[in-house]
Amino acid sequence: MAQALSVLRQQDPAVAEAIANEARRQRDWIELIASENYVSEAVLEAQGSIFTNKYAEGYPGRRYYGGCQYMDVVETLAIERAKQLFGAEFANVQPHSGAQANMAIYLAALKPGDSILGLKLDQGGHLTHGHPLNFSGIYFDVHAYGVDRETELVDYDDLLRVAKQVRPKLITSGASAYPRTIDFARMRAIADEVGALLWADIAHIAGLVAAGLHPSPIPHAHFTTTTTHKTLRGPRGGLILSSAAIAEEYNLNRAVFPGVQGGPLMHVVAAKAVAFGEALQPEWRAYQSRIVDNAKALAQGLVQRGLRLVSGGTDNHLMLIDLSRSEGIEEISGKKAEKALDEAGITVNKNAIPFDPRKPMVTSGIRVGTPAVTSRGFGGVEMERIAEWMAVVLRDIDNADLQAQVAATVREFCAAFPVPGHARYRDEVADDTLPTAPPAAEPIAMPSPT
Ligand code: DSN
Repeated sequence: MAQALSVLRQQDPAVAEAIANEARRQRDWIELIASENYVSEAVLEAQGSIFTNKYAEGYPGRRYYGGCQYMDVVETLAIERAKQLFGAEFANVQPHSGAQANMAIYLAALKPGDSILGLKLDQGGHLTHGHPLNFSGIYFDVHAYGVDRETELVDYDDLLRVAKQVRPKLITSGASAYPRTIDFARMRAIADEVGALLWADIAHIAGLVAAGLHPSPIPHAHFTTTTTHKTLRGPRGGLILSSAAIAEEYNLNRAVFPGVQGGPLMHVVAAKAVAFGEALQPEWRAYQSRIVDNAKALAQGLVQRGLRLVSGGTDNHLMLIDLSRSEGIEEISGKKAEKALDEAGITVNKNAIPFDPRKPMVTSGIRVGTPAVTSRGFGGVEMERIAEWMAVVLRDIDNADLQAQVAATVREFCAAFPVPGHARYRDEVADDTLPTAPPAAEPIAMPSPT
């Protein structure tokens, strides 16, 4: 196996060492950030390829540059595989990210000032669904629906009531921090009742949707967008799906290019083609099932140890832990819990819980998910151990010695589960040096990272 950093170490040791340290961190920490995953060697090879050298503005067969014949090959592969994977008639694989896929939908479907209706951001919604600091909140008239205070499930009756009042042009379904099944059929019925378009942002659950483990929005939503790197386990990027008729009526290709982007990142498009090819293999569906099984096992382990989960559990790959009402845990913030768990070798992110009184940089909850640990080969037994380590650390939040002990145990435990895609780094990071964390930067005023 070639050494991944041999040239870089000579030319730019500072960057090489940062990459090596990140490889060590990925190896030695348990990754529970619900939106992260580990891509395969093949995806890494495609993304790190000489495709990065090429401009290919336009679409297969209609480019603004010469020499695009091989760009056409991979983009067509990516499009056809994405269509097959999701059972969609149309796919655009060029969005650089989920946010840019979403921006293209706004451009295609709306005019500035039009009203939109999305899930409240502190109840699971995403920045691009109308946050005041995001373009969506700046250019559109934003209204929101929420979850029921008791059940913490999306309140579809409230959604219908608000939709009748507001008469939005576009209703958004989808979330960054919602642990339960989304009823796309019901949302379409509501959209039809008020004459709105329905857009499904399935960034988190795309893998489960493709594997048939979560109802698909494709038959219901006018537009579907997703990222390609979460449960889908591809390169960092975005994707748009729809029917052929909607793609034509709203000219979705034009909305992406030249609407919101210039040249596509063709090395990423190549990596998307590879990832979609992997997702079409039978074993990939089994991987998605294990993600859900692991999430249920982790949820059960946490609940048994007194931790309160928003809505009581999970139907998908993620759960939200409410640190303000968990047994045996003094009330702590998500920020403090994130830091303590990181010291103990477990990476999570602080996250607002529904009706959270704390600010997005502090929060009363943490979000955890199982896509990455499942890629690493963890199963039910490992989920039980993770639940125990988390509970122990959270119950004794200021105990730095305990955190260090757990980190050492976690590191030893992780050694038995090689990280996918890391084979080429293995020798380069084989020394025992743990990455030294850079000094924490002063946070700038920003909304929630979701
Ligand atoms: N930032 C992503 C997440 O963590 O869920 C959403 O875009």
